[in-house]
Amino acid sequence: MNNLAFFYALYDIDGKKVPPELVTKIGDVFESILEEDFNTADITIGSHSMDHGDGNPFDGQGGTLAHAFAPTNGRFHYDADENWATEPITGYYDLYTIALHEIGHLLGLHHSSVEGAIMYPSIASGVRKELHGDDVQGIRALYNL
Ligand SMILES: [Ca+2]
Ligand SMILES: [Zn+2]
Ligand SMILES: [Zn+2]
Repeated sequence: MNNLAFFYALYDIDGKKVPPELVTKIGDVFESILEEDFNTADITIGSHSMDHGDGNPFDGQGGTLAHAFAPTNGRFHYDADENWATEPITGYYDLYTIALHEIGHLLGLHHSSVEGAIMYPSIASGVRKELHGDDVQGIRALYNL
């Protein structure tokens, strides 16, 4: 994972394309830390419901929001049965915040006990978080940055 690159897969939630600006925004967060090359596909993002063929079926509304596979698999899925929004809105989960969390897992980060950290294991609806010092420190330690 020395030359970590992101793939800007356009995912769709309930048949609606998520605005590319959101995907760009996610990429920008990590670019500033990892200086990755954007020309190669390493991470793919999708939205799936219940059993979707990867051995980790989703559970409908509630429970699991998303999952990601450890390096170097690079797959990250949203549970399509949750309420998603591109903004932090009460009753909806923020696509951006959950993406940062799941991409953290893709990079090899484990959960953090720091409540403000992206890698804290749970999140409420309507909440947006950014990378916390604790997350950045974790990434730097993993990649010797
Ligand atoms: Ca669920
Ligand atoms: Zn999946
Ligand atoms: Zn997690």
